[in-house]
Amino acid sequence: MRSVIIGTRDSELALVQTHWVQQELQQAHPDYAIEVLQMKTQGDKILDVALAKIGDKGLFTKELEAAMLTGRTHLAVHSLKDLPTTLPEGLVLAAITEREDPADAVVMHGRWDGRTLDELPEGSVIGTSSLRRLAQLRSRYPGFDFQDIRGNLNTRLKKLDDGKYDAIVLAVAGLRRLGWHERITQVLSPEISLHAVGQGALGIECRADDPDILQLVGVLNHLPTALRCRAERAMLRSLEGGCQVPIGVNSRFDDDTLYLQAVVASLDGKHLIRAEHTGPAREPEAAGVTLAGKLRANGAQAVLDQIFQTVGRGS
Ligand code: DPM
Repeated sequence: MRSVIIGTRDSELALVQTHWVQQELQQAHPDYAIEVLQMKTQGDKILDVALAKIGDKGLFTKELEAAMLTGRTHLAVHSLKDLPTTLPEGLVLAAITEREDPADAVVMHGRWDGRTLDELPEGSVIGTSSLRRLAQLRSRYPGFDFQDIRGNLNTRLKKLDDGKYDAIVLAVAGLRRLGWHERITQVLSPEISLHAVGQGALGIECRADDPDILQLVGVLNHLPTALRCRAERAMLRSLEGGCQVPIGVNSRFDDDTLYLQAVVASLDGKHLIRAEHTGPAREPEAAGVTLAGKLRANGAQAVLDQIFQTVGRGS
């Protein structure tokens, strides 16, 4: 029996995701012993600084990648949206799992029970540390007071319940995976918030020169999700936008065709550059690059240059 070791962050969400992958692999390959090795990444250690201000490449992935390259682990499980679009030499994105609902969600404080963002008063305090959510929501709700919120999901929900915020915005996928779906009070439509590239899917990374592992993790790949996410990632790579640049996307796969829409937003939410593209799904990267070109043609580069000056290039 050969043992296969999965490297993972030790956050609650990372562990839920990794244990799911472990189970799927164990079921598909009963002759292997699928094991898990937990570790901390830089992003897990720095909890008090707004993510956007750290802006380092691969904040949540570097340690996991080093473990694969030195042979301590065979593969790594990531939230795909935290995985930089360019991987270190020698590593590949070997599979993309079926996507959860990729949308963003509002969790409202109890005092506003039953209300949506549209029904909150001016000056309401909205917690988010995502520049993407911030920019899009600022554009639509200029009267709200947006404030940073860090920490894991439980910490954030507690800060909300403690009364520091009127509402917070998080990914539907993370809330569902941790069993907090009943706290969602509103799922944001693409008109209000386009989600992050890769949001809701898991990315399985392994060494490029490990054919056994590449073959083994193939069972996890979900083709429609993979096509959408490859197009989304190609768009982001083409714009050289990291995970801390306000770029949002929405995609659909239907009848061998990819339907894509995207936004590049200025930090103040005053400039939202939008574009759409429809193309054949057999060339997802080409569709993503074309979408990026349309965004640039609509003026995205000036907005991006301004952001790179403020927060750096990031990951
Ligand atoms: C990235 C962002 C956030 C995470 C930025 C963004 C949210 C940061 C924050 C790239 N990674 O979305 O614009 O709110 O402080 C993260 C979450 C998940 C994966 C949590 C969340 C779960 C959902 C998924 C953090 N990474 O977005 O609420 O698997 O897609």
